[in-house]
Amino acid sequence: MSAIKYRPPNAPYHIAILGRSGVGKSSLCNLIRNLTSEHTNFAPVGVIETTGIPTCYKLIDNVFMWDVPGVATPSVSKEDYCKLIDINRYDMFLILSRGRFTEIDRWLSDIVRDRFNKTLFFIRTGIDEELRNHRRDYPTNFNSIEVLDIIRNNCLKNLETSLSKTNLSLYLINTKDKTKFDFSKLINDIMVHVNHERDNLMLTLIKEDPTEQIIQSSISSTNTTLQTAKTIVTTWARFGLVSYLYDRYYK
Ligand SMILES: Nc1nc2c(ncn2[C@@H]2O[C@H](COP(=O)(O)OP(=O)(O)OP(=O)(O)O)[C@@H](O)[C@H]2O)c(=O)[nH]1
Ligand SMILES: [Mg+2]
Repeated sequence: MSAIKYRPPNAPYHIAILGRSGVGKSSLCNLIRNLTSEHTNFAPVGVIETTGIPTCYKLIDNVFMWDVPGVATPSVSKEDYCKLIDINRYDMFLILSRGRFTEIDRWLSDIVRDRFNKTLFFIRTGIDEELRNHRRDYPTNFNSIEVLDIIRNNCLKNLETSLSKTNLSLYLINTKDKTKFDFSKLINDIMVHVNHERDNLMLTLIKEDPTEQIIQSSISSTNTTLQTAKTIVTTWARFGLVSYLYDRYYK
């Protein structure tokens, strides 16, 4: 089974921050919003599983960031995750990983690639710790550029199955310091991507069954199924039905 997601121009645009527990999803949310624990709207962070329910924060006008629970914990299994976070709600995905690349990182990346055919923003956090540890391990011949290259290449190698079908954007960051590593580029790329997608009508054919072929695209696609869907939706839209249904059930 597949589902068509219709996103009218100017509708709210939703960004999901996904990943295992403790990778720094809430920390990144706070860093992007310039908040510290002194602020009331600070997303709670912690040394144990912390975020319990998907929580929405306004980024800019009509653009929202969702800090969601971590996957693959005793309370949130892989099987329940997509439903728990309502994965079809999102227009863009940031996948966070920390430490060794895991099977969960690949699973999440594959969902974004296979089910949505979306650009993959893969973000490796905790780079400050990696460098600190490596310096302790090899104090005499430590070279930070080399360590960053090793991490980058390892992520690319592990994600290469995703590379063939989607754009991949890889960033190394420290969620405690926006001046370090790839953080500025990450923010810049997110805004370029959001500006490109936010104000356009988007049709996404979401693949629910992993055995089906990739069938997602935007309105500009020449895919026949999508073109048919586009025609139906455009016709509905003329009579105001889509916006009625959107207002009634989605808002
Ligand atoms: N040194 C360092 N610590 C980090 C980094 N990112 C997160 N942390 C720390 O890791 C811990 C977990 O961070 P959270 O932001 O709560 O992680 P989360 O992914 O939201 O975790 P859940 O809500 O349980 O899913 C906190 O103590 C953070 O301060 C990082 O880039 N560098
Ligand atoms: Mg959290």
